[in-house]
Amino acid sequence: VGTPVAEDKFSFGLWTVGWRANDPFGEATRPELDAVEAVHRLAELGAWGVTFHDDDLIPFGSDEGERDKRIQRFRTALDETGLVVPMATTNLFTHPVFKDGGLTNNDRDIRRFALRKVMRNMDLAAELGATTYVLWGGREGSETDAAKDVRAAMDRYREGIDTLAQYVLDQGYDLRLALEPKPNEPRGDILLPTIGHALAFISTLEHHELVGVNPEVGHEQMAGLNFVHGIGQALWQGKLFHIDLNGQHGPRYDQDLVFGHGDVLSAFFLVDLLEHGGYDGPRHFDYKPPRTEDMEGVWASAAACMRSYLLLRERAKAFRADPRVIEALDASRVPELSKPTLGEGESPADLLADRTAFEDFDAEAAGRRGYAYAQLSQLAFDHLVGAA
Ligand code: 3MF
Ligand code: MG
Ligand code: MG
Ligand code: MG
Repeated sequence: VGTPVAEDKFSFGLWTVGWRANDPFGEATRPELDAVEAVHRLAELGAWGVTFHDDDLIPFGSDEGERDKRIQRFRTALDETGLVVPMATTNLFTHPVFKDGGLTNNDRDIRRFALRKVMRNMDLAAELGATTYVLWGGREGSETDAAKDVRAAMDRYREGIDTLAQYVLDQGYDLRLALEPKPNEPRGDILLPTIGHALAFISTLEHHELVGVNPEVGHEQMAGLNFVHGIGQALWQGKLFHIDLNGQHGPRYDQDLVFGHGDVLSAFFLVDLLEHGGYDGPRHFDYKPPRTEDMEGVWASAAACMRSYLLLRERAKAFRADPRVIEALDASRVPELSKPTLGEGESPADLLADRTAFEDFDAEAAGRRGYAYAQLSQLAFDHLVGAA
């Protein structure tokens, strides 16, 4: 595969390559990375976009002058490189004020402060041309069930998101909101822990049409869930507004590995689905360059995320085009699932009258039929490892 191009729509969070690798057990192993340098280096590697939390760009508590200066420098870097800002987000998790959450904090004044912090960065997001605004509620949760009335918290979560969606409409911004589910870490338990919880919550919102999801590979896998199925349902509901790509080895702490460097078979089917399932949004990497890496390793890991995607895309394309695969899909009756179960205009009464559906149906013979998934699955594996 070649080097990435703008059409690939690869984007990175400033907080990814900029992570200084401080973890709960160790201090930073890398120097601070200037946002301007990050923009230039990402552009050189072939990235198309850059995303940020308000505090990545403008340290919490900066005065207006400092804020303007930093935004101006960032804008200049964008102009010089042609990098776009497809998405922005708010940090409602680092400062101690948010230790019990932002939109669902038990303290009402903190909830009001959190809303204002989001609105302020929404203004900047719109100004920089972003069309997606991500909300990850990393501190919305608890360590003890005594601390949080979940029903009240959901009321406040809904009130918060409804207020922000109303703000977008009032301002006439071309922004859609995307909620990012995560089961735990940093809180013991986080509200809206999975794609499914988030989708159910969104259906209760006043402006549900403006709100979708930003699922992250590792977050669903931390919950032991099948990410490809989650993305399939989000796409089916028209709610896949954005995506966080990375790698994870099953249920354990949030690893944020290079994309493809976790469950590689799942990554293959994910890319296959994104490429052939009607998603045309950003391919956004939310990963962490391993703590062992110096700055050279940081850029190598960013390049690796994009290369993994391109390799998997190439393999998925070859998989779909392989006549043996098309034959195997037929043998497994995969296309038949797209055929409605009832005939056109068929009513339940018609189904009842169809003796072939029940009275004359040979369940024993149907139960003996194999699905040939073993052959199909191995063909996918062969393509994935380049042996097809
Ligand atoms: C944490 C995350 C977050 C979100 C970000 C919104 C710090 O596990 O994934 O990254 O992605 O806040 O985009
Ligand atoms: Mg994450
Ligand atoms: Mg993660
Ligand atoms: Mg994320």
